[in-house]
Amino acid sequence: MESLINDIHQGVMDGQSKLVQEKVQAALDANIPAATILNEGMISAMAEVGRLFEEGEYFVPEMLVSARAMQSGLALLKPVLKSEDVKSSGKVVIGTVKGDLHDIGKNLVAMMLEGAGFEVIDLGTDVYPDKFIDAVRQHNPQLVGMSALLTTTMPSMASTIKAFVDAGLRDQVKIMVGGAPVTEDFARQIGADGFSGDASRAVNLARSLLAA
Ligand code: B1M
Repeated sequence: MESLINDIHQGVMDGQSKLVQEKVQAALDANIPAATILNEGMISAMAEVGRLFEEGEYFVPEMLVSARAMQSGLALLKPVLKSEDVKSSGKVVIGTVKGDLHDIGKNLVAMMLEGAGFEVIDLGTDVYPDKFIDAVRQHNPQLVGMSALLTTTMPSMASTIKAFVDAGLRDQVKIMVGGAPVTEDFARQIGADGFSGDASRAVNLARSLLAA
């Protein structure tokens, strides 16, 4: 088991999509839990990629191929993380905020929410406030999720919440935020209803916000 996880970790770091897919499939066939493959094989590798980028050893192209390798592994995990016969838990509109192109974490949150029975409308990346507003008007969700990975795009979360207030829609939805630089304090400051530091806790948060 350890060697498969190590191969997946190294494959993500080296940006080898085909190898990652082969090894993720082999790990699933060997009954290694999807959460172990995800956390120990892939998420830890992306953290390492970030560290190497900070140290000037990796550049944007390396980050990009690693991200692609991770996405190719995630595609195989998706059906496993998503259980079949769960009844609808609610509707969520989710997106990465204006100016931000990072989508792996947001995709994971969307995937886990779907797995928990939420209907997810994924608006993608670089989502402007008016696109969130339009989506809420169109789909009428109970929950909106925003992701940001850059300190420079965190203010877009605040401006999106303000846009909800200005549009008279703030009381219609619960808003949760997340992403590596986002904190509980920041979430409170900008008037979000909740913050989660990872995808599985995002599911618990979504459930508790809707139950409240
Ligand atoms: Co960029 N990048 N990047 N990047 N990138 C970071 C974020 C950075 C920390 C790297 C570093 O310096 N160590 C740094 C930001 C520094 C800062 O803001 N202080 C950075 C930078 C600087 C940049 C560029 C500016 C680089 C440049 O061009 N010079 C540029 C910006 C582009 C833009 O967005 N406008 C850029 C570009 C890119 C790529 C396109 C090459 C690629 C993204 C590809 C993609 O997403 N499709 C990329 C990558 C891969 C990274 C790192 C290495 C990995 C991010 C990732 O996918 N992590 C990242 C370093 C790092 O984070 N250590 C880095 C794995 C993912 C599972 O974790 O997204 O944190 P994460 O999601 C977690 C939680 O945060 C949480 O749950 C997830 C799962 O547990 N979560 C939520 C996330 N969203 C949530 C929402 C919720 C709840 C929980 O509720 C709604």
